[in-house]
Amino acid sequence: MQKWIMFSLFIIACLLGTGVLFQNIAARQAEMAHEAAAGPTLKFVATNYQFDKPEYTVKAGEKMTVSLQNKEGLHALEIVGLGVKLDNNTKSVEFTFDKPGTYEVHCALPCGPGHAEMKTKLIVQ
Ligand SMILES: [Cu+2]
Repeated sequence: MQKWIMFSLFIIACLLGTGVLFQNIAARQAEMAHEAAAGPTLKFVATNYQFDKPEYTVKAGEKMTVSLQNKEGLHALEIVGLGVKLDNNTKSVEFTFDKPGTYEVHCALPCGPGHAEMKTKLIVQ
């Protein structure tokens, strides 16, 4: 008798687990569809204490969604000279990069021992 209860609980747990998994996948797909619909995006993913790429490249004259994802730690981002600033309150902005050039991008929030070196480059072509 008790075996059956345990077995039933196990099955229920499995079903719940599977349900949560599919829900996550559905949510991620919806997010990806949303990003695709929003046009070109420039996404910075921040961890302690670096951005996910040593340099990012965009085309001049194209309206883009610029976004920051704090994957680890709490960081803010500034594209020097363009006035683009992102943080956990403002995670994305629409921006058109008009002037070709190389811009410094750095963390704009004291985030820890690696803060001063938390830099990357944006190349506008
Ligand atoms: Cu920082």
